[in-house]
Amino acid sequence: MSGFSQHPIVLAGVGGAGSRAVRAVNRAMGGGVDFVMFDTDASSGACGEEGRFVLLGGDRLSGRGAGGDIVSARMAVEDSVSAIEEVFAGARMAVLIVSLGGGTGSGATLEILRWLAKNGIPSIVFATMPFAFEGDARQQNARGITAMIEEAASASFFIPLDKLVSGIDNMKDALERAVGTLASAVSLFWRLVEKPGYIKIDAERLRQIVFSSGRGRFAVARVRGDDRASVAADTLLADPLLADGTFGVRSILCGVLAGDDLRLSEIGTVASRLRTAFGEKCAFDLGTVNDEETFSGSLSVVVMLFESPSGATRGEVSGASGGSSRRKRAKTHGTLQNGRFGNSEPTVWNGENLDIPTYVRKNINIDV
Ligand SMILES: Nc1nc2c(ncn2[C@@H]2O[C@H](COP(=O)(O)OP(=O)(O)OP(=O)(O)O)[C@@H](O)[C@H]2O)c(=O)[nH]1
Ligand SMILES: [Mg+2]
Repeated sequence: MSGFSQHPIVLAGVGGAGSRAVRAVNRAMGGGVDFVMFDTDASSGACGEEGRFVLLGGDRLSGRGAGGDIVSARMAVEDSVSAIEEVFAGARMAVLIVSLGGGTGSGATLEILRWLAKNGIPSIVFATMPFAFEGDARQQNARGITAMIEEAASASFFIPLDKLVSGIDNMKDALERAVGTLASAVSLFWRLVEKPGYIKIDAERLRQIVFSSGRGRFAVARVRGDDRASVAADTLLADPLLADGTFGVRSILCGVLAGDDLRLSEIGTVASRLRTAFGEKCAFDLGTVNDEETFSGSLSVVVMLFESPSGATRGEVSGASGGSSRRKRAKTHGTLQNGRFGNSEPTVWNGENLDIPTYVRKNINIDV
């Protein structure tokens, strides 16, 4: 069991928006979830709700936040390694939620993911990408870090905020929708593991599935009514979050969550529609939840699509280096190769970590 939680999976938010999102997951679950918030900004910990707060970079940043500086956020994690060790002690897996674009969400997430990989703990990261209107600096900050986050994580989701809120113009409504959609996806996923039904995906199974799954996309649908399985499949297949043709789907993880009225034929409908749409050759894993209290009369489906076949590296899960096969895969994709420096002291000069590529430190846009 982990250092602060009885749950084998540690759920963590990183940065200001990441901390807000993980609290929203807890609310979506009706409370009672053990979660942790990592931030360099002390105000994230002053919310008085459940959850544990870890202030990163205490002496270096004095709780003021990283002010958009990825380098100081990365160093803040190095300052706080003992707290990270304590949080993840005994954890079998970690789920991180973060909004890229600022300093802490981008920089601290990368270092936490590298620490997890080095310690053989598989990780899934849900990361939002900034709104287009936030400007070039934040966009470049986020785009510059995605390849490194993808390399360090076992499975990663990069979700453009513009796609999460398409059609909403009001700022407050848009942010609420964005947090709500992310929280509802993560909470469905959490229930799948927490309360596995007749077809089980428990924490150990999930650990096997996501290990080295690579970049993914996800969508959720919640439907009521007679034809709810078909409608859920239609809704998912029309979701802009799934309709991104940037990579080929190699594996599918699907959760079907309902009350006691869940029918076998409904599971069959959802499974066959997804498999037909994304190719019968995909590795396919499905789990169910039967929870009458939460889902009475409704059918929820969460689907995750991955670019790597989920079974391809399963034998490596028990090994000590969770990130190694990711690095091998990243090499074939032509992405950055900094994982081999993961165990070295950073090369710091004039307050800048020279191990971080210049284009990231200087916010220069390279299309990765
Ligand atoms: N979904 C959602 N996203 C937000 C919200 N506020 C900010 N963001 C997004 O999150 C990105 C990162 O902002 P923050 O989380 O405040 O930044 P941070 O990670 O704390 O970084 P520093 O404050 O620079 O240390 C922004 O660029 C926005 O795209 C919010 O309330 N909801
Ligand atoms: Mg902040």
